[in-house]
Amino acid sequence: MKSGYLAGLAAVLAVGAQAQAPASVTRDCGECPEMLLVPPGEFRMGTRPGGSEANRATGEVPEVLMSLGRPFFIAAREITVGEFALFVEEGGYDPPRGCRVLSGGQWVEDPERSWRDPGFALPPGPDDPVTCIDWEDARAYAQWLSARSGRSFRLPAEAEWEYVARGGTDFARYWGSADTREDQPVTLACDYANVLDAGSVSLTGLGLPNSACRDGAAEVSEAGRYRPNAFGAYDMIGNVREWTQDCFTASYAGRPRDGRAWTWQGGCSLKSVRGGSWASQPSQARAGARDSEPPSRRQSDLGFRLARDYDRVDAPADEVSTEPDGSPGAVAPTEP
Ligand SMILES: [Ca+2]
Repeated sequence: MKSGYLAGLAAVLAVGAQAQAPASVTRDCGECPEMLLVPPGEFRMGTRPGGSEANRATGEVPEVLMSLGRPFFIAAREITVGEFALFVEEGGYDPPRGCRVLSGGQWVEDPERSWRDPGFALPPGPDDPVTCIDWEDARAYAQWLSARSGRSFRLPAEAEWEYVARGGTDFARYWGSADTREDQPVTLACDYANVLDAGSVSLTGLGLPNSACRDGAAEVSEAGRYRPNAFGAYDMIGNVREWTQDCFTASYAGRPRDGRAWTWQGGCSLKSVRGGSWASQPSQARAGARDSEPPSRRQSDLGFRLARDYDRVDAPADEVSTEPDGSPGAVAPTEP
């Protein structure tokens, strides 16, 4: 049985990126981020020859059909400095200093920089995404918030991330096909994302191609400042790159097809990082683009957002099974 809401949302998303879904927003505690309910569905993860994403790179192939059989929640926005500061204040956890920052067009390790002071022209505000956070820092935040709220927060699986980032489209970028081809200037980006734009090239010193528009931000921008995609998610592309649960792989061959994270015992030397950032050229600011970092990386364009499973406590009363063969309160299965 599928709830009427989820069926309706899935139908709206099927129309494409132009449709604005009536986002269902949940906040699990006063300090918790707004979470979007994402319906189950299928999508093609990765890119293919002749497809819309011209700057395909290692790791994006082969394109695989993913089937996410259950709804899940993902944060509408990247975790902010203000949200992380509460964790540090009350959680007794504080990442050490030391962060890679952009200096003179080069990424350099600065032992004095930290999430409090990532070396931007202006100190980050409470509503800016937190940066200089490594994978364990992000996981520690999720664990603290889980204990505080009674919900099981975690990083998004990479497949969940790409499903949300595509926003029901197969475009390179969720805002539409006009900015799909890499051989054409990307001009719509600045309505939807904080990327390396025409106005930020001189300040960053990055001698890279830029989006041929001005987004008004040379470094991080307030989370949720630009337009959301059809899922109601902000900054899936741009602002800060985002940690995922998954280990980075050179190929999608063999990966789980049900949306689970692809990890293995003993950990991995590289984690998948997604979405591009304020410092990303157009080829890296795509739904399908992948990046990788060691879990210990702290960098001033790298942050995260949270996800969590759809639990039985989230099910409306009409979805709760009372059948003798089902445990009381079990969530009825949902259809892809
Ligand atoms: Ca920018």
